[in-house]
Amino acid sequence: MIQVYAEKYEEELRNAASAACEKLGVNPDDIDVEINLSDEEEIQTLNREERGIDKVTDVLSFQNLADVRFPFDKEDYPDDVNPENGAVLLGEIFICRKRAEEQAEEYGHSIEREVSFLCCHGMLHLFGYDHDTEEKEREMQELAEEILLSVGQTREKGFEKSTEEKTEEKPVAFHSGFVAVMGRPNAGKSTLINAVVGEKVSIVSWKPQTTRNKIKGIYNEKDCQIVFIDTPGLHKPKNSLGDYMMKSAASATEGIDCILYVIDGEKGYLEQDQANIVGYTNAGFKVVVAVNKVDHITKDKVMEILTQLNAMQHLTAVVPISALRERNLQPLLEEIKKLLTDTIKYYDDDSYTDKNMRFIAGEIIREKALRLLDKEVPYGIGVDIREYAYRDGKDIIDINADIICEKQAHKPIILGKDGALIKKIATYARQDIEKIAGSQVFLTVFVRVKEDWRENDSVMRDIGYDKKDID
Ligand SMILES: Nc1nc2c(ncn2[C@@H]2O[C@H](COP(=O)(O)OP(=O)(O)OP(=O)(O)O)[C@@H](O)[C@H]2O)c(=O)[nH]1
Ligand SMILES: [Mg+2]
Repeated sequence: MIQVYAEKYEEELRNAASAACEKLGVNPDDIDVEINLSDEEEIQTLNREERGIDKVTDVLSFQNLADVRFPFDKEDYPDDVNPENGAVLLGEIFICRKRAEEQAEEYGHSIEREVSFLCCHGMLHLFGYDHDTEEKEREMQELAEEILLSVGQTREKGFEKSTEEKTEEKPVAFHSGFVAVMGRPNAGKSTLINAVVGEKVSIVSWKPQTTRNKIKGIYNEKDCQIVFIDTPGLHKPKNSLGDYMMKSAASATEGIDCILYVIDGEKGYLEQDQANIVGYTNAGFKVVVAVNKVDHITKDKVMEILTQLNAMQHLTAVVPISALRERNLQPLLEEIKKLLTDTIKYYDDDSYTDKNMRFIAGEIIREKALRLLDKEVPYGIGVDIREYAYRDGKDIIDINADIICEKQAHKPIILGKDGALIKKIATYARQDIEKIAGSQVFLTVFVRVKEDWRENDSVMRDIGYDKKDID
């Protein structure tokens, strides 16, 4: 049963939800779904409490079924059936009315189309569709368009401008795309993404191999959206974790528009950089090279690297930059914009990463540990967020985390004298997490030893290095 709670657009919401069911071959009577038209406050509270993002957004969907199979058959979900009506509990959708109105205005179509679109998008999520890759996003977008067409919500409907106005209107082409940011460890990839996005997407430290997962950083302009994918620095793996990191980096190139290869200008243009770049161009990728850290090297050194790169064939562009000082980033973006091939807005304007606050909190704790710990200890640590929860009815987040190390001898080093070092890690981490989450944070950090966890797939999976995500 489709239940709609809305003071306006009830018919459009119901029609869009029914049409989505029809398109997927699902009898609307076989499912239980609630669709709510909410105000900004309600959406923001839900977004904060359920996803850890303290911002208004256009649509939220809360999926009940972890794995939806088609053709849809009620019998497949015996544990999710509502005994009162025999329907399968599908989930809930919340649409922000104000945001829908603003977006309708921005895209130049009717509000009815916008709420129908958001409802459709939410329904597809509840049925297990996602947009975490370019291909899936396209499939989802096309399905939504077909569903909207079936209920008569075309893009043109709702245009109320005069013919005169229409002829004066200059359509601004929207461009978007995915860019994998690759390079050797410590080149400044994460610093660059943070600088471009204007938010802390990825942690940074002067120790190589800081980044361990693929992390998306989203850059928005009025007429363009670029999804940068941060990757672990390219190196020869020495353990299972290293292996995970390299597979993760390789998988970032799926469905991208170009590779942004970052060179550490201080180290120079190394043989390994050349081999990596040749590998990408030979595989048919468009490659833009950023020569980073030019703030820290002489002009002659910059010229030497640029000359070496000029001799390379098939490079699309080479741009000297300083990610740290945010120098020459606009020309770099202009080069990338020329290569974008899509017209879809993949993420809403408020999103700047694909990772949730729980993940970010773990990374921030790891960053502080990396920065405060010396020698070989930091490479063998991982962070397990055991609890991340809002305190009942309060704007306070309780976080319990374990720093995992792989040798008994490392534990006292991480704790420090009288626990001083772990206290420092926790204090610095708490301050950063509070700034990002916009809430008060109570953070407790313990140290646990898990011998050789970097070779142990199940510990790795528990703390966010799941091979399933990269195979
Ligand atoms: N002087 C200078 N330092 C920079 C610049 N960009 C990055 N760094 C420093 O280089 C170090 C490594 O930066 P990261 O952004 O963590 O490098 P990364 O390429 O992401 O490294 P991995 O995640 O280990 O692969 C940090 O200490 C940064 O502050 C720059 O433009 N100039
Ligand atoms: Mg990094």
